[in-house]
Amino acid sequence: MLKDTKFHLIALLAVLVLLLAGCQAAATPTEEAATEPPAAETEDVTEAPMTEEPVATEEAAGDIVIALVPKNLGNPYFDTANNGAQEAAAELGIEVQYQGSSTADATEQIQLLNSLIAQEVDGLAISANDADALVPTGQDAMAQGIPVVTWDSAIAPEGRDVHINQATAEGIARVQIEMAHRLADGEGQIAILSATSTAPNQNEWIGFMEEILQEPDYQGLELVDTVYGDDEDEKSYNEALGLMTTYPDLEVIIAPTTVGIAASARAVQDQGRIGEVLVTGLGTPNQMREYVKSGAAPEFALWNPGDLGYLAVYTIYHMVQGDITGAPGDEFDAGKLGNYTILDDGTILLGAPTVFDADNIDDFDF
Ligand code: RAM
Repeated sequence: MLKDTKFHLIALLAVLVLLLAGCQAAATPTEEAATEPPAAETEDVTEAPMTEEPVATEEAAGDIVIALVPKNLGNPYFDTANNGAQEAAAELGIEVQYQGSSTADATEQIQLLNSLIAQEVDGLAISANDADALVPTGQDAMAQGIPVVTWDSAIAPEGRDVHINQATAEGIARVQIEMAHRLADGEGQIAILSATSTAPNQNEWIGFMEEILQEPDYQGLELVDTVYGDDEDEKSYNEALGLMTTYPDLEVIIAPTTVGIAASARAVQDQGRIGEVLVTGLGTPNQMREYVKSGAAPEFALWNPGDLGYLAVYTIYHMVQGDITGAPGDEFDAGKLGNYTILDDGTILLGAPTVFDADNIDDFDF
């Protein structure tokens, strides 16, 4: 009898040890998945039923996989947004996969998004290459219960749940016209060197810039052309050279793109035209420091792209968790950035842009 009990106890202990080992083995791949590339992710779904109740709550956050999709890869602006997104992911204990196409092209982006939807990611955070072309893809995702949050560059409202604006579009346009006005001393020819011709964010800002230029204060400025560098360094550089050749009296190039502004400033510098043609627009301090100091681009503006990525992840996390639906009035906590509310037009506002010049550029590192 005693022998039997002992035997049972030993057997029970052995089973417990095996079970514990099994649990650990089951937990490891899930934890590792957080740092793994996307391909392995589809398998997570099959693991869920095996682990059942005891770990369900722990895994709830750990199992969340959000895709952060920039317009394209290889742009420090988006890399900085991803750094902020990864910081938020670490705080929330979720996985953020940073995936993009090599060019800022809507068709390539749609293909990528379709594959992410097929992999059943839990949420999509997108900087869109085209406001309308991406609507059906966004609708597919939402129909499958995948929240769609755009940030930086929006899909039209019917193709997304929420859009996160880096600042108001009018504010972003106005600060660039104000800078151009200062640099041109109130008078002269200006041109815009943008990203792609379909970029929803740049097109909205350009629309506002054109309106603002009609105001009495800006009658001295003449917008002579708008060209597109496609957020590619070389194309932007060549477009800047083209502007300087076509318009010998050009005073200011406004580039509302971090790729375009750096390429334009380099073109002005290479042509030895510092002081004659001045560059402004939207840039990152690390890419523009040299040109602020050389005088090719004395002032420019931007928000913190890291904060934008961080806020996008917090927003989508609360949607995935069911804390908010993305409806106007919804409030949520965004970690170090504090509380945010979804506005009446279904957008969230990060904050106001910062103007960078020789006095403050060395205070920033992104
Ligand atoms: C480029 C991209 C991005 C834009 C910034 C200002 O990096 O076009 O979408 O927001 O510039």
